Amino acid sequence: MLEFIQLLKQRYQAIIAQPGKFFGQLDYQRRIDQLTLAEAFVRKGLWLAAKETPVLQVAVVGPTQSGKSSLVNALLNSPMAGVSPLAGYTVHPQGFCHKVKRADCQGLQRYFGRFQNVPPDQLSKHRHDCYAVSDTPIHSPYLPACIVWDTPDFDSIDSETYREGVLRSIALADVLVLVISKEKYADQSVWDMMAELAPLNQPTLICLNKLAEGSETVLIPSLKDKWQQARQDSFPEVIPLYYQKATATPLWPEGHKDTIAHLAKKVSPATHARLEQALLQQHWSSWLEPVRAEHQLLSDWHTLLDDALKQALANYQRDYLNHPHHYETFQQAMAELLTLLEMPGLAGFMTGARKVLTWPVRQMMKLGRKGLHLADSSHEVILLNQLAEHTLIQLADHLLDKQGQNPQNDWWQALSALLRRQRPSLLQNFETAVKTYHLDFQQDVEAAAHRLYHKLQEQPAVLNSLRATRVTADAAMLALTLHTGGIGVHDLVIAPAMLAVTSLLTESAIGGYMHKVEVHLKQQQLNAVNQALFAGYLGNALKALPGQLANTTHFNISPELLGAMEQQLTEKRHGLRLL
Ligand SMILES: Nc1nc2c(ncn2[C@@H]2O[C@H](COP(=O)(O)OP(=O)(O)O)[C@@H](O)[C@H]2O)c(=O)[nH]1
Ligand SMILES: [Mg+2]
Repeated sequence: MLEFIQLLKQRYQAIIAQPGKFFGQLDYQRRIDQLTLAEAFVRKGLWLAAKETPVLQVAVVGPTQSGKSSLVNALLNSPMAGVSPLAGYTVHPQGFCHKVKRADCQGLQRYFGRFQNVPPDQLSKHRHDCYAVSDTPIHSPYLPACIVWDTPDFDSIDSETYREGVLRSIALADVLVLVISKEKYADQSVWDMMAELAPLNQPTLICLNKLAEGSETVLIPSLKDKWQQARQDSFPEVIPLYYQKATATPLWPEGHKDTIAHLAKKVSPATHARLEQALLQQHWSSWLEPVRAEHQLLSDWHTLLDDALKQALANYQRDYLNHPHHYETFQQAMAELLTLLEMPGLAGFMTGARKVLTWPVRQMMKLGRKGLHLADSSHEVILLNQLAEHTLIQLADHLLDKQGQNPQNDWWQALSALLRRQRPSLLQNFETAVKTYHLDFQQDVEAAAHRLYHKLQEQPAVLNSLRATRVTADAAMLALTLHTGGIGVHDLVIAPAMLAVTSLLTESAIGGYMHKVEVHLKQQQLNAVNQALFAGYLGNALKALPGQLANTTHFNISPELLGAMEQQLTEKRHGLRLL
């Protein structure tokens, strides 16, 4: 699931990074933030599941200049965090160990993943994917043993770049301390953030900083109002902190010595898995909305494709299998039959030629020229290639139509370009596949000939009358010439001697059986052509085409992967992992 969230986020980021604005861009940005938070929350879950972390994590968060760093210092009762009158001074998550050792906090690096742990004095303004954790000798009366995290602003304009650090710190926190100044508490960004954090269900404390004494009586009810608009859970405790003119640093009120320790008691790691699942479920349909839209397009494409391939197969049936002048495969079986019969007068020659004539496919491949000769002269092969070309032209037309109907969506356009680019290689591969099919199918032709041969041997009368005719010897000669490349398949089919032999057998006692063999052969051929060429090669190659669309402009997450993830999401096991 973690990988899937990362993948989804990465695709959103790639798409939003494309030049040009698009409708829904803000939604995309919000989803990236949600995915970042969810990814971090899932990471926290993995860490909890590894049972390596008894260390309480307290994160101090809030908007620009609200006094987060100052408050971290107040809590630590010591000036550890950098404070500045300049906005955006803190740009990295910075942890301060209080009565714990950094070394006791195994797994923190695994939680932070690609974020690099660096010593505090090496945090660079130019690199945001870093964090620092410092050991401190401090014993503050206001904090239990914990790591307290100073975090970047979550609202300033350029916070885009270090937003991930903020969200990582937040998802890591067992206890959240929201710092807002009286200038900032009404900012929409604060309450948007609080709303997004609701599913994390963290014990939270609000510090109202830089207050003029007494002003909290007016501010707190309005604050409560804002909270209740953003959240369903009960309004947290608010600690008013008064503006310290002289020290420029808030003082932690003595009356709230144990407040953080009390909040820490509410932390319940066992509920994490359930919360995690609820968080994912809450956003799932919105996150996957564009992925599903692509799946709809994909399924439209498959429908187009299935129709086109069905049409191609129907044309093949009409123009080859059922075409009285073009169908030649059965005649080839007849030619095979004649070579099996060892006609008088030809017998000696035929016995010599036998080795060449019996053609298991591999052997025929070795013969090369003859195989090629058969394929090249085959009307079927030419027709199949024409049908493939025609199908691709038709599909290209359909894609243009789709593009016209959905000008706001570039999926069809991209697919159309992809098809245009791949057309030559698709056709070339199809041609190769046709040759392979054609050679392979000679086995079935051979089998049909053998079936007729055995039937004939049960019918000595027919066999004798066949052998008695001069025309049969001529036809056998022709069949032989076909094998050696002397004539093409079509010439064989229309040769009078062959036609005469065919009609002789059709009129004979095995006529009915011959018809059955022919019908069976056609059916096999239809299946083989569909399986190897239309639904098979062409269908598979074209169905895979959208998978090659650029990942920077399309999500390209397969329905199969999404299905597997959804199953994981709804599985009870996942939610009950730690319950
Ligand atoms: N005078 C006074 N200044 C404060 C107080 N709390 C914070 N500040 C100032 O507000 C500015 C921003 O504080 P800082 O902790 O860096 O805010 P952050 O950006 O949220 O981390 C600094 O110049 C602090 O000195 C206070 O109680 N009194
Ligand atoms: Mg700061």
